[in-house]
Amino acid sequence: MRVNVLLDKKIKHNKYLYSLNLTLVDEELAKFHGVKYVCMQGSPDRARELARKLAANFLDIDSKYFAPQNLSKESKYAVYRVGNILSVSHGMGNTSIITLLHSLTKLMYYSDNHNLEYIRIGTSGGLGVSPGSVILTDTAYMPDLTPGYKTSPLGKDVIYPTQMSKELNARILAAQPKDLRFSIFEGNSVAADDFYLGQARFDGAIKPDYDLAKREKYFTKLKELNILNFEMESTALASFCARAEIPATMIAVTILNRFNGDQMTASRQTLAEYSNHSQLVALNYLRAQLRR
Ligand code: R2B
Ligand code: URA
Repeated sequence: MRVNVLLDKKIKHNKYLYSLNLTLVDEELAKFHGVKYVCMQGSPDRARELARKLAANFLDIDSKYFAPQNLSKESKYAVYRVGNILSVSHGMGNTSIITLLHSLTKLMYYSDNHNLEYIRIGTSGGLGVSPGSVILTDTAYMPDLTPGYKTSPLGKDVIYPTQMSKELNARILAAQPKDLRFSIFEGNSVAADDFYLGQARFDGAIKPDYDLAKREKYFTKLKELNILNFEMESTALASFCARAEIPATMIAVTILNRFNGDQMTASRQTLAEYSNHSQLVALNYLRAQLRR
């Protein structure tokens, strides 16, 4: 991990992590020392659910008698720890995840965790793959189909590279059993600005400026670039982690095929099952790592 010079161990100023409501003091840092894997999901409920699964799978703790403790109370994000794994919520969209990434990475750094892996486990809208398939992101694209993440510090646009870790992806794929009940593909992702117009939908509140024919053209370009899903956080995650030299990737299940429509038609139960696919891929990987 390579972190900005401001993060000097001896200085340790800027002690309060507002977004996590945590202070960088020894008592707090001790709670996080020894973490290696950081799993991020959108909602606090999903983060807690994964913590339960991690405890049951790796520590043999019966979740009937165990409630994971949120280590970041009264904050915008939820943070659970199980062994050397953190299960964290990141909210929705690039602006939410990038704020978490700054705070969390400072926390990891001062807790002396320098050998980290960050994995977003999520949902997405699939492009030409059957719902329930899982996509491992290779490169994250902006909606204008530039592989990069644009930010505008001091009003000046800068674009940073958004390549996820190829080595981490290879390890994740190698850890999957042959008899997975769903497909898993490595491909590219578009991090959209929102769920509706940003993902070329027709079911938002505002009438789009595009029509079906223009959308078809856009979708064809996506296919040519091997873009397999739409979601909302991959460019911020990939660029932050590439700059900080933290291996990172995204494991996202597709919960519909956007070639067939905009609306989610799957039942709540099927959607919950789909979400478990991306968690299962992560659990298979973590199990293989912990066995080594
Ligand atoms: C996938 O699902 C969410 C939108 O429903 C968003 O966080 C994402 O990337
Ligand atoms: N998440 C998204 O961002 N888009 C979808 O279509 C589904 C989940």
